[in-house]
Amino acid sequence: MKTTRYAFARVAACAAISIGIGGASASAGAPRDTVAQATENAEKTTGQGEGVVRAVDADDRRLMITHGPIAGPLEMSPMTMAFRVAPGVDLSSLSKGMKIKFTISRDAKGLYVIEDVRPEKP
Ligand SMILES: [Cu+2]
Repeated sequence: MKTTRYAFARVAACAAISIGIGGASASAGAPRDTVAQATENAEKTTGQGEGVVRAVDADDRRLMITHGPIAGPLEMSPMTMAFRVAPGVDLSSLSKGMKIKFTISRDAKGLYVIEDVRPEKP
């Protein structure tokens, strides 16, 4: 576990950037619960990505992924970063080095969340 946590810390910058972008509006007005609820009920903005699993943190439900470019409203250039993982996603079948396709959304705080993971068939 120590190795995993160290690895997550190294890419914290990417997550911090998304906190900064989304955090401004979250702290501006409505209580957090209300903001989260509204986002959940609205149509979710999602994006499709492909990448390689670098680390699986099942306890914190986070995935470290080196991903390629992500197109659309959640556009990102290629990078290695940690994603939070939605409650419905099964992490038990994922392991380091696995090639995956995944779907992401952004939550009310502006953080990226993995909504779905599909391991690529060899
Ligand atoms: Cu990224």
